[in-house]
Parts: sequence; C-alpha cells; structure tokens
Amino acid sequence: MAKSSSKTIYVLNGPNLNLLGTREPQIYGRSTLKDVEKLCRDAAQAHGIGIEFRQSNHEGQIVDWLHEAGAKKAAGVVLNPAGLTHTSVSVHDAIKAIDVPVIECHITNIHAREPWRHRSYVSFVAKAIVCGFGIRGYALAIDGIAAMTAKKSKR
Ligand code: CA2
Repeated sequence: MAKSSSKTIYVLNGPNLNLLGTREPQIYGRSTLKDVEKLCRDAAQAHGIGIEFRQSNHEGQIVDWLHEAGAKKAAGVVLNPAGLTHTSVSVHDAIKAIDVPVIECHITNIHAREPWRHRSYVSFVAKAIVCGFGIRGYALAIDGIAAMTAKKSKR
C-alpha cells in the first residue's frame, strides 16, 4: 500500500522557474526559487505540515509527481505549471486523475497579461487559484490547504 503523506503538501514548479530571480525581474521580481522554497517551508511548518518542493522543465515529470502526490495521499498540491498552464492537456488530465486538492498558483496575474495567458488548462480542474500576489501566493495557497485539511479532520 502507498505510504500516506496526508501531512505533506507537494509544491511543484514547472518549466523555467529554476531561472526565477535571474531574468525579467520587472515581471517576476528578484526572489529566487530557493527563496520560494524557504517561504513555503516556513508557511507549512507553521501548520505542522511538511513539504516536498520540486521543479522540473519536463511535462512528464510534472505528471509523474502529480501521480505520486495522489498515490501518497498528500494533503494537497501547490502547482505553478508555468508555461504548461496554457498548453498542457496532460497536466490537466493528471490533476483530474488524482483525489488530492490542487491549488494553481501564479506569481503574476495571468489575466492582466497577454491574451494567450488568460487561458489555463489547469483552472478547470484546480480546487482554487492564486495569482498576482508575487511569491507570497505560494504561502497563501499553503494556508488554504492547511485550512481545508483542518476542516476535514474535524468532521
Ligand atoms: O506568473 C507565473 O507564475 C507564471 O506561471 C510564470 C510562467 C508563465 O509562463 C505563466 O504564464 C505565468 C513563466 C515561468 C518562467 O519563469 C521565469 C522567471 C524568470 C526568468 C525566466 C523565467
């Protein structure tokens, strides 16, 4: 049987986010992905929850990690699909296939940017969406999952 990770939140980052803080600071700010990881660890720790923090430039890897989060019964997934947001039927299908709440998280407000960024294949199947708060959005998404988890365990 899969090991249960109900006290774990997966934070998954898609293509090019490894470059965060090194290019286009006027759009994405100067924080690096390491800074995002620290922010997420601190936010999760405040709720007594652990995190798996990962980044990949490969669509299939993101799909595999979503399956892993499902198999391990994670408390939730914070997913910044990056460019895959606007293209990936496979990421959409993987989210649909798992019984774990997935929070779509974007650093920028994708609806205030180019028209082609307004369409997200992920939003259809996400439990909730956070965008436009900069990297603080990741912490907000973790707080949201923690609140949902606390509510569930009270039932
Ligand atoms: O706002 C977000 O978080 C995005 O998911 C970021 C993606 C973009 O394609 C989405 O439309 C919105 C871009 C991720 C690449 O990030 C970089 C950051 C700095 C330098 C180069 C790439």
